[in-house]
Amino acid sequence: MAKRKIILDCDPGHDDAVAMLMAYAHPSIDLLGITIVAGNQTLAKTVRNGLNVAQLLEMNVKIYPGMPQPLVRDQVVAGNVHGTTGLDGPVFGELNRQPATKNGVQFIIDTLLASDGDITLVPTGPMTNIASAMRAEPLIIPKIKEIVMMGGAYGTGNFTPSAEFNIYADPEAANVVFRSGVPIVMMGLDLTNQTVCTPDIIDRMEAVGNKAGKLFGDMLRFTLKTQYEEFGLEAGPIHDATTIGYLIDPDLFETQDEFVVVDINRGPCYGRTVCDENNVLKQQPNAKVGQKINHDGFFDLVEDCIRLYS
Ligand SMILES: [Ca+2]
Repeated sequence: MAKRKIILDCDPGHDDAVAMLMAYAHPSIDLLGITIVAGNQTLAKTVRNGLNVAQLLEMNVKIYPGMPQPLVRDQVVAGNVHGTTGLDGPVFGELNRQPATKNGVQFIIDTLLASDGDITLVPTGPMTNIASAMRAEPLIIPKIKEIVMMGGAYGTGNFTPSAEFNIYADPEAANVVFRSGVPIVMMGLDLTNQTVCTPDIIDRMEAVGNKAGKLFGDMLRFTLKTQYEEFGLEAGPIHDATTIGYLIDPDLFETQDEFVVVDINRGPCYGRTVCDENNVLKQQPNAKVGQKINHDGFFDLVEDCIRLYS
């Protein structure tokens, strides 16, 4: 089977780091590059986190810094969940890697324009880089095979009662992407909250006994604590990793075709993904919205990816 070519666009981030780990290792994925956006933390911090993870796991992939600010709104970060570094928990050695000199938005544009329309974009942070690329060079839009993203919810949000963090952190960017006409797979909180990583799962990944298993444990033991304190969850979900899980084995997921719009009004629903679950608007669906995930199958896949490291 041909490898699925992807660009991972992320804001590492604990669950972003798991997505990086899986995307780099799995033989069915061809990771062309990692673009970074401000989100969980400021761009300087998310770039540093991405470099630290790539260095620790000896990934042969470039890290491209993208947009440092949302398109329109004031910046918000998620220090409550990811800590002051944006990736609290693991202790990394001295950082020797440098980010690529090309901007992440330019990398997305250049790579898509040179492609045969076979590249999937995988945003696991605010979609500022993707929207900026679409606005700067609209010719890329028909070149995008699919966008498989983590963000939004058809139910309750996690940053406001209405909105999930990635969308709330840049609703105008999400609006550009959802209106682009590119096929979207939306892994929202309704699905991703089913991936709670309980202590027994953390023990199991650490027991693999390699650096990827240790990194997984060091990260997820931190989110275990913050997710309980912030949201009362029994453990931390690995939201972002569901995107890579879907690309590797879509049979683990149940989705529903829906018409989705992003609320960009500055009211209590700012940043909400309004999903027409019952098709009352009779619009053409623009997204496959994640509903259910096979929890055990998904964590087997995570373990498979961890085992691919030395
Ligand atoms: Ca993220």
